[in-house]
Amino acid sequence: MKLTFRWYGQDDPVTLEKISQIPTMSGIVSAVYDVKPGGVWSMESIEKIKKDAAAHGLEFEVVESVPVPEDIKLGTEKAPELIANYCENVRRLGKAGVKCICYNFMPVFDWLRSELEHQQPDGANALAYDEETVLAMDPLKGDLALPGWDASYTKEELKDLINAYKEMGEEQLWKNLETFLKAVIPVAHEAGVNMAIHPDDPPWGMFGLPRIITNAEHLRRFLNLVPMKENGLTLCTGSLGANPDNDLIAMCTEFADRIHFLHLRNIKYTGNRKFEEVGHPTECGSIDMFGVAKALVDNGFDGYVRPDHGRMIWGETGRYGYGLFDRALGATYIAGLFEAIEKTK
Ligand code: DNO
Repeated sequence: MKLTFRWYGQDDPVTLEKISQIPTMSGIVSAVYDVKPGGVWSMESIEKIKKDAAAHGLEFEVVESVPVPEDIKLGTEKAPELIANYCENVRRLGKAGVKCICYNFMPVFDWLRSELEHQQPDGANALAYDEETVLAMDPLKGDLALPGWDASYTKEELKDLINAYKEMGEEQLWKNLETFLKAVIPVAHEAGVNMAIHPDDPPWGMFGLPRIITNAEHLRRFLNLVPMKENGLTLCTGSLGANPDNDLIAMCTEFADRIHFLHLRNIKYTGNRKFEEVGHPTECGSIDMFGVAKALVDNGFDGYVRPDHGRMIWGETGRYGYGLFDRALGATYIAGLFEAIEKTK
């Protein structure tokens, strides 16, 4: 496995130098942040990330994310042109040495939380989710104040978007995903890039919006849409694990050869559809991190791994979920976990 760390570009207070000082760190996970979803990334911007990383001894082999524009997910008349642009990005990233692209197919919202600074007994704060709080907000009334979604929509745009998805429904979303994959995966194959879809977070629909990358049955359906290695998964323990019915170890065992990227983080269930993020080790939360890593290694996984969201500890402030300290602790925990599992295999 290769240990990686997310880097949000030159404005990220977690600098490349700091990342490079985390023991056993092989590379960064990043993206071109100044092009709108649907646009083509310049070769120059891509090469710049690679060069900056290399100056600190870090590789740039994983992109998170090349975002999929809503028009592709909705299958509007703009979709074919936007899919062609997407393919061009895959080609360019492959040319620059990128080996894995993470993306998601969630309508309107990316990851959702109800709280960004949930206080924990030890003085840390972390992201938390409580379905009751989320559902008490009405996005169509414009009283939505949630992290993980694009605040640049006007109220009217958001309303139209949500209504369009509601009308469209889940089966059509699957069809639009299939159209996207049938165009992109052969290009990824040519370019030497693995595509790795990120599961929906949390893994269920809300506000009447469909969400489909949610459980083992759906992951199986997804992988069969285009049965090629390049059509693969990002296994995110915190996202899929938010539903206690999801058996992560069974998923890792079944899908190991199609998992290209692993997001490791732990969460603690605090009620029905209610959880908070905790430190990475197994004993901090509800997820068996050892079991997940072992199932993957035992079944031949040799992909990229990154610590996912961290808590804010030691007085750190910054980008929610993406501070340095707790993620760095997570990274060394992951390194130890994998070393032990690999050496005793
Ligand atoms: C949250 C991340 C997600 C992820 C995207 C992938 O912290 O895991 O935002 O990057 O869903 O497209």
